[in-house]
Amino acid sequence: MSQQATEQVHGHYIGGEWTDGDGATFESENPATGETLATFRRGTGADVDAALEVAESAFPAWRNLSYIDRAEYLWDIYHELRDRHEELGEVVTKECGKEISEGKADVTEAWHMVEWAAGNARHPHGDVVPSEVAGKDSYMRRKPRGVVGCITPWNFPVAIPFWHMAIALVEGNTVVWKPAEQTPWCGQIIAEMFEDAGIPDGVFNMVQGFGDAGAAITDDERVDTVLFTGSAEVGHEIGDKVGGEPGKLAACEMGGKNGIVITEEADMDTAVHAAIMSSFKTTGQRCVSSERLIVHEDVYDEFKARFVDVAEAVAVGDPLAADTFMGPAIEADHVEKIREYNDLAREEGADVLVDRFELEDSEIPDGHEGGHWVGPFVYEIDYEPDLRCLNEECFGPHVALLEYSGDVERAVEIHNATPYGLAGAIISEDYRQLNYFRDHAEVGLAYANLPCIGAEVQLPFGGVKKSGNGYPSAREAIEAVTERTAWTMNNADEIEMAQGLSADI
Ligand code: UN1
Repeated sequence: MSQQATEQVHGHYIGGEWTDGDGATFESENPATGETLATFRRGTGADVDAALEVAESAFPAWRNLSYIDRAEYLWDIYHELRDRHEELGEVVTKECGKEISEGKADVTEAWHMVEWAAGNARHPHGDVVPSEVAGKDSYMRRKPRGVVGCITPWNFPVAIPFWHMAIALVEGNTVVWKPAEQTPWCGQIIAEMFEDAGIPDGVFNMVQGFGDAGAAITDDERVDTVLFTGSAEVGHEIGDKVGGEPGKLAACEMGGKNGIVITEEADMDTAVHAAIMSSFKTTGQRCVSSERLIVHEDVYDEFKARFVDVAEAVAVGDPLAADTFMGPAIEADHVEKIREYNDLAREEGADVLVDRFELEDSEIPDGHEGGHWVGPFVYEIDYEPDLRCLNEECFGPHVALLEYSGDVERAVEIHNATPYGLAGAIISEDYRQLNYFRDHAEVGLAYANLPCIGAEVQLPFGGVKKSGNGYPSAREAIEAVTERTAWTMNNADEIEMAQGLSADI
C-alpha cells in the first residue's frame, strides 16, 4: 500500500495470503482533517480462528530454524523501515496525528527494536550453570512458547508492534497480531513488509479489527503468550483472564498518571522544558505522558509563571507542518473524554491557569476544520490524595500543578500516591535528591533532569502497580515469549546425586 489513500477494501494477512473475510468494513481517518484515508475489513472470530490455525501449524518448522536464520527476515524489514523512513513517518502522522518529527521517530524506534531483536540472535542465549556434582553439566536453554498474540495501540502504530513481534519471532514463536482499529493503514504496511521479506507462510499473521477480534485472540487456548500494550482497563482484563490460566502468559503494559517532581534545587530552564515535553508532546497521548507536576513552594511561583507562558504559546496545528508542537487528539470520542477530565478537575476545585481546550478558529489551519482539536489545559489544585483528577489517566494535554513544602521525601510521597506506576522524573541539581527519587519512586521508568517520555528500546519498558504486569518489550519480553529448560547432563560413568542424596539401589 502506498502513501496514497485508495478506494480498495483492505483485508487481513493470514497464512501468507491476503484474505477478505466477511466482517463489516471500517475506515481509517486522518484525525487532523477528519478525512477518510482507507477502508479496511473488520476481523471476525472466523478470521482470528483461521490465523491461529496457520500460526499453530507454522510453529514447528519456524522454531527449528536457527536464531540467525529467523533474524534474517527481520533484517530485511529493518532495511525497508530505514529506506522508507520519510514516507512511513508521514503515514504515521496522517493516521494518528502526531507531529511529523514524532511520526518519523515512531519509525526510527521500530527499526531500533528490530535491530536489537535481530542483533540479539548472534548473542549467547541461556546460561551455563555450575553443578555441585563434579561430573555434571547444567545449562539453562530457552525455547519458544508457540503462538504469541500481539495487541498494540494506535499511539505508536509502528514502533510498538515491533517491540512485540520482532522479539517473539526471533525467539522462534509465530505471531497473530491485531493492530489498533485507529491505525489499520500502518498495520497494512507492516504486513506488506513481512510479505516482502518472504517470511514463511503462517509465521506472521495480521487480523485487522476492534476489541472483539482482540478478545478472540486472547481467549483462544491456542495462544501461549499475549503481549499487550494499551489501556489499563483492557490490560487488566487480559492479565486476569490470560494470566490466570495455567500454561499461559500475559505481559501487559498499560497507562500511567505520571508525575514530575521539581524540587527547590531545580534548574528552571530544565524544569520548564522537561515538563512541557512530558505533558504536551504527542498531545499528552503517550502512556508515559505527565499529568502531574509536583513543585516545591520555593520555586512554585517562578515555575508556574514560566510553564503557563509556554503552555499558552506552544503551537497546536497541522501535524505535517514543521513548526507544529502538538497535533490533534486521535478521535472525536477522545476529545470528549479529555473534556470530561477537564470538567472533573474544575468540579474538584481546580484553579484553571491555561484553558486552550477549545482552540480559537484562527488557530485551526485551513482545510483542518474537521480535525479533533484540543490544546493544553493546565490547572493548580490543593493537593488531596483522593481527588479523581489526580488519580485517573486522562491521556491528553491535561496537567495539574501541585505545590509541596518540605523535603524530597514528601514530594516522592505525593508522586507515588496514585494507583499507577509507569514513568516519572525529578528535576534537581542535588544528587541526593536524585538518588532518593531513583530508589523510592514507584515507577518502571525513572528520569533525572529529563522529560519522563522518550525511553530507548534496549531498556525494560513497563510499569508497576496498575501500570502493568510484565514487559512486552526488549530484554524482558524474551521472558514472556520463551520457556526455560534447565538441562543437566551426566559426564561420569556413575549416577551421583546432588544434596548428598543416596544413589544406592
Ligand atoms: C507510550 O507512551 O505509549 O518512552 C509508549 C517513550 C516511547 C514509547 C512510549 N519510547 O516515550
